[in-house]
Amino acid sequence: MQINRNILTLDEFTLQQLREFPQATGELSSLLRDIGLAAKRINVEVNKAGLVDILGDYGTTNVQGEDVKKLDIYANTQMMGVLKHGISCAGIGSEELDDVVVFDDEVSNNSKYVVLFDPLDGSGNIDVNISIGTIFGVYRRVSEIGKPCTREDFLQPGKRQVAAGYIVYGSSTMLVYGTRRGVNGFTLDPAIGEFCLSHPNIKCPPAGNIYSVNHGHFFRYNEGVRSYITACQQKTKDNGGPYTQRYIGSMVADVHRNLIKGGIFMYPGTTDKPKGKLRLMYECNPFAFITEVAGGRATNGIQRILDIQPTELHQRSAFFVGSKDMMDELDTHLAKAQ
Ligand code: AHM
Repeated sequence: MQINRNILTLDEFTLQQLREFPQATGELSSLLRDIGLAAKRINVEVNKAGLVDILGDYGTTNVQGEDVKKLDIYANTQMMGVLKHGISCAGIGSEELDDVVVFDDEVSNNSKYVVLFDPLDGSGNIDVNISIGTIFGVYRRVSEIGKPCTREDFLQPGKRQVAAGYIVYGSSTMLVYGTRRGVNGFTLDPAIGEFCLSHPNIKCPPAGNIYSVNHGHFFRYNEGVRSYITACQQKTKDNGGPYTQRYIGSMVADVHRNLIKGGIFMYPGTTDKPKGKLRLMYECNPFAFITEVAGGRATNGIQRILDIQPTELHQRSAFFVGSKDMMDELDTHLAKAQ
């Protein structure tokens, strides 16, 4: 078999980036490679999800009498494991856990990053074979290196992320991550078990024609959001349309598609849940960071997501993210309705 040397694996790519910065310690590269490893392990289990009838339902005992772990718990364990055993992470926060986990060993205490993640977003879609994902944000800790990390390291605004990314377990499995230098996408090549650079330097098209929102909540959105959705429906070819509505209910898949093709994703607050459903730290901040680096925008309808100072780990936020021109038009509708 001939090896195509034009293809860069995730490991090769992160090392190549590192070579451009001789002063870099390689900790971030190493951390991203650790997450790539967890993603591969999670991917194997996600691909088996359709076999639950044969292998046993998650959270139950299978026909061989073995306990079958719930997939989101499995994903959480894998993410935690690679980060704990790696050399770059002082502690983690996870959507699955009530509180942060401080690793507190000599190597971890000397590591400069903490990671916040949602191990398996959209997990309600697993049993119907719809794409799901893992989302993560990486922060440089503010506490003293050499000591255990602290809560303050995690409660930082999203603009302090040094990297963020997601894995989408879909028709193919992709890992996309961004640093301030750009956003790059890697597709898992099952033949060699490696993520290979497939989408270099991703840019979010400034104009798009896809809007993604849960229409079922329409009458519980505020006037500005309803006005914008109505404008999306009324687009014609004379004013940048027509638009198409796409919402699969799995954020990683919805935002990934819009990032590549151009579009807007909205999870607004509703009359009964003014802050919506999504979690600022695990879902909104990483996507806001990636989208901004790719040229798009992200807000909670009032302010830039990345400027929000979090007060608690699991806080929720309304979320609007996507192509710049569409976000600008949304703002006009929100402002008019004030
Ligand atoms: P989860 O944390 O239970 O997985 O929920 C998060 C998911 C997102 O991926 C998706 O965008 C949203 O929930 C869909 O919610 P809804 O069904 O209310 O539109």
